[in-house]
Amino acid sequence: MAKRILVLGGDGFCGWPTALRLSAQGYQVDIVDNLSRRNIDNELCCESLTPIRSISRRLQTWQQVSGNDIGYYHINIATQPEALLQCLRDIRPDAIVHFAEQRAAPYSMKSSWHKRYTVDNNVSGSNNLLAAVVESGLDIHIVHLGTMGVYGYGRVDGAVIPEGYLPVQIETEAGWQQTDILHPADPGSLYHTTKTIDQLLFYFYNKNDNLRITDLHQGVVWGTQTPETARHDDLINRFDYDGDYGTVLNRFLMQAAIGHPLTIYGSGGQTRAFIHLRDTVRCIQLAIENPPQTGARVDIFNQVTETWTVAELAQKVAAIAGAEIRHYQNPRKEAAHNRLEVERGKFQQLGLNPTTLDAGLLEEVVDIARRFRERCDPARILPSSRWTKDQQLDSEGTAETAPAASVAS
Ligand code: NAD
Ligand code: USQ
Repeated sequence: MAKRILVLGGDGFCGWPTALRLSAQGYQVDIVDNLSRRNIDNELCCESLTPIRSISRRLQTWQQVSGNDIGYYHINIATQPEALLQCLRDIRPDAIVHFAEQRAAPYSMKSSWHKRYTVDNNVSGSNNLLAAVVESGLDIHIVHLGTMGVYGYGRVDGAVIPEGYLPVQIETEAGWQQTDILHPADPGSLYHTTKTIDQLLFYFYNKNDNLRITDLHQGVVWGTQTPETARHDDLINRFDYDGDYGTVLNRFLMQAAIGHPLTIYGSGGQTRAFIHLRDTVRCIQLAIENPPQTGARVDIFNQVTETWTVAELAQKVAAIAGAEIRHYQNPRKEAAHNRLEVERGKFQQLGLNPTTLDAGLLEEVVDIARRFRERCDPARILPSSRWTKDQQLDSEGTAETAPAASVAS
């Protein structure tokens, strides 16, 4: 069984609670993070709604409350491949969880610089990791956080999205042959495109070097705390609400808490897959504990628990917290409506018992959004990034297109 785990991107929204969970469960955990996400906060002039502490304070407090040490390495995995290799040789991890990528779709579309940064950071980081594992000669299981967005939304309406591989029949001289291919990629942003390139890198290193790899195609994560991050205020997790990094449900929760209209982009008919942060960390532990055998193909899981349209989410938040719902011009280039049927049996078979939106929303509204609403800068709420040059945004960053609809609490 894996004992020593290296968490790349362990200071981030998903990585920090994962590192704590694994440490609490008896694993020896080390974190690699170059703190680029904290620097991007400075660039965007926006902070996490929750007051996150420095990485050193976080680790010191975790040592005090749990008695467990977590090691920390300040390495940029995209630009310091030698330091990453040395870290693997020093630590000799059994498994590596790879979160260390630029993960916001709007940030990846902000400008030509942001496009280049996202592709360089994410693709080089993943390639450097794979090459370092080969070079180290160690038998390390890599668990990567991918995204549901690699499949695209609604190219074939009504088709169920499989867990990574699509069975196809190919006509040959000898007749029809059955095979599995990676599901065709249909990314909706430069960020999502980097995840589709990651998939091909994993495919190649698995085939060529027999690397053991699990790729988790995760939906939009909501929620903030896990039992471990809730153990002390110094351990509190990040909560992004701004137009670049805030994801839709967390944004709606915060908007309701400060009395801002809920910002539906376009029709609200976009269907997306969701998962609570508590289930994210459980899934990652399950993935570590169930590695693929040497020689097996890349193991792909759909890490999602529910699907909803954006309009349905807004209605749920408005019903709980009382909020006006407003439709804004969509700054993205995406289908106005799509259906989304996703296979998700593999984690269920491993025993995942999910936190549903209906059970967890109120806790988020009260414990996080209302508690920290004074820290919100309303000027950071509307989107400032757009997908194409011909999408005009007004001086506030967006333009209202549809009449407002209010829902009373
Ligand atoms: P995050 O930005 O909060 O965390 C990423 C961490 O990686 C940050 O702490 C950052 O400083 C670090 N990092 C980035 N580039 C690095 C580099 N070159 N070297 C070292 N460290 C680097 O993001 P998150 O929300 O925690 O997402 C983690 C992963 O999960 C991402 O790969 C993302 O694509 C995936 N994911 C996230 C969500 C979501 O809703 N948050 C959903 C699906 C998939
Ligand atoms: N949306 C709104 N209003 C908002 C914010 C978003 O209507 O205020 C809409 C978007 O237009 C989109 C949907 O909500 O249709 C989801 O947007 P999002 O920002 O919550 O999620 P997304 O950009 O897809 O990215 C997030 C994470 C990313 C992860 C992805 C999983 O930032 O790291 O990969 O979710 S998935 O969407 O399943 O690919």
